[in-house]
Amino acid sequence: MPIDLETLGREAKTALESAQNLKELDNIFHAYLGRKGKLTAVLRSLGTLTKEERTQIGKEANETKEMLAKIFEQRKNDLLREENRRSEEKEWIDVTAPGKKLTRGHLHPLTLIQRKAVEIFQDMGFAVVEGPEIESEWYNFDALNIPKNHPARDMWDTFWLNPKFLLRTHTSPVQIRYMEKHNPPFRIVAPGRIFRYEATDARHEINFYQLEGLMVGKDISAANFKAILETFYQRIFQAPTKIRLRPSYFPFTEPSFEVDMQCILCRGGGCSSCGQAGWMEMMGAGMVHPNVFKAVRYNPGEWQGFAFGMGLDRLAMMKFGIPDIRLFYGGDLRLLQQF
Ligand code: YSA
Repeated sequence: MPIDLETLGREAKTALESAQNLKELDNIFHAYLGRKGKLTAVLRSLGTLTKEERTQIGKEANETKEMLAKIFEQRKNDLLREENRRSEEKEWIDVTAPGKKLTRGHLHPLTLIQRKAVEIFQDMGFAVVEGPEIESEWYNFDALNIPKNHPARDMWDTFWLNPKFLLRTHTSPVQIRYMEKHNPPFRIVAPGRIFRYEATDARHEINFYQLEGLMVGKDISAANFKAILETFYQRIFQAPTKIRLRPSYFPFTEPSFEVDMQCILCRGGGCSSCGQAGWMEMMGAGMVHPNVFKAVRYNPGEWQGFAFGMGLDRLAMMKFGIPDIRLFYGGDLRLLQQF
């Protein structure tokens, strides 16, 4: 059968020029010039022709091949340009559009209040120390003048880990640990997490934070404590606050007192946050008991000091107007994102 290369070439040219996309173009190219393509078949069949036919048809076939390859390249470039233009249109970016706000983490209100409290005491010359959350019975009780079977142990409902170790029920053991290793005079604060096996309500948690304070020197008195307390509250609240000192009892202080603040949430009228009292108990405090000094080999005739343990959660409640301590531990982002 005579080979009509002219028709084949024209047909392939029209097909290549009218391809609508790169895939279609590729398919057409292969239909003519691929391994099983129509023009490739012609080129492969040259061996079966006479010498004259081979020369003439071979020349024509090669010219057709070159022409189609050129058209293919040309169409490919046109289609590529067209596709780029379309995707640029689709991926158009409005550089004037307002940016998306990145959500950032927030410091927990308890972290904020602890940092602020520590900063204020540091400004007053207090060093910051720490103690372990798992404590021995000795540091948590005995060294603080609370021997075994002493009824005062009931003041701290305890999570015992075994007969000798427990989750510390207050930050006061840090006093002992510090005094064992340092000589007076000094002033320290010790913030930390503590644990109590007790029922929860709006102002009681089983896990909460305290800030212990201890100042020991030659002539430290309760007046020094009161002055430091006033400075502290003034700086935390930056507004007048009503504070009262109540006589109390702690085995490791004599005299002992507790510090109440007029409830900021009800302004003293009584609410569920303060148990209708109108006052919130903020800390226990007192002058260090001579037996505590003896336990750390200080001479009680020579040294005096005051100590306190303030509840940081309650301080945060009063500072930020949070009505229930349990909100601090609920992980509710609606609360946390306000800080
Ligand atoms: C007393 C004398 C010192 O020389 C030194 C420290 C102290 C304080 C003592 N270690 C103590 O823990 N006293 S306390 O049991 O009365 O607690 C102190 C403060 O922690 C309370 O005034 C209150 O603000 C807070 N607190 C107590 N139980 C709490 C609590 N906060 C939240 N949840 C609880 N369950």
